[in-house]
Amino acid sequence: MESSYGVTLQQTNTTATDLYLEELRIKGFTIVPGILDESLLQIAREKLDDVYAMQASAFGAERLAAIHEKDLVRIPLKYDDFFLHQVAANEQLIAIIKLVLGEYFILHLQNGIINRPNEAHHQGSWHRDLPYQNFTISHPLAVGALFCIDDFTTDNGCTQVVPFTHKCETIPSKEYIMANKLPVEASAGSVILFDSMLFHQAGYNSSSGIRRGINNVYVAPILKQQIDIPKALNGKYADDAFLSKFLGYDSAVAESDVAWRERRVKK
Ligand SMILES: O=C(O)CCC(=O)C(=O)O
Ligand SMILES: [Fe+2]
Repeated sequence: MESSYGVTLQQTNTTATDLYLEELRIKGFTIVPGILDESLLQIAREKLDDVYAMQASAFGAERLAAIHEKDLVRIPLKYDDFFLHQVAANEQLIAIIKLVLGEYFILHLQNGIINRPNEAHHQGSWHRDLPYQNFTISHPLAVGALFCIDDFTTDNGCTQVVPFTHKCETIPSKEYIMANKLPVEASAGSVILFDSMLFHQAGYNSSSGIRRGINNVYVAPILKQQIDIPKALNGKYADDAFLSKFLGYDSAVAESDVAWRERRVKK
């Protein structure tokens, strides 16, 4: 430990997770290594490609491209519960998310990203994952867990972030972004945890291999989901104590005052 002087108030950490949480809070992002092992990564790659092929053929690849949805896999857990059990609701990860958001949070979205060599990707535009929002908050409302399904390197277009911008109400200037952006390199199987207000983009893939990621955004249950997950799952997992909360069954908008009160009675 480096020496210091004049310090009367300093955070002390006892576990690796303490440091992840500290980085998330201060810089707006952190890397949690070793969440998926190589055998699960291999399955994830194949399954993500399969779900995308299915979505592209169902919706039409050209129509996807026309709405900037090319190589974006929406809610893969609807198509294969591998993406629920091993990814979105991954036990090791959920234990950390609880430390950030408390006991009650829901899944806001799950998006797979297939970043192909030498092709622009829509997520390559700078953004916040809570788009159009310009505010700061003393406690995070939303946190993203971006699973690195392949190694994330500068060469293959790893995520770029502008540290601390989750604390900026106004997005910094283009000059500031260019001068302060940072590539987040991480090995496959890691999860990049980031405050959803952090300004970020997918990098440009100038390697010869595909870079895949799966972003899961967890939010306080007062925020709505990007896609109605209970409807998408048609009642699946509604009887599971954790998953019914997590997937949004318990916090779905009540249909009426009576329905809202009936739900209360059942509690
Ligand atoms: O592909 C990446 O590295 C970032 C993806 C992203 O920004 C997103 O899914 O919201
Ligand atoms: Fe994003």
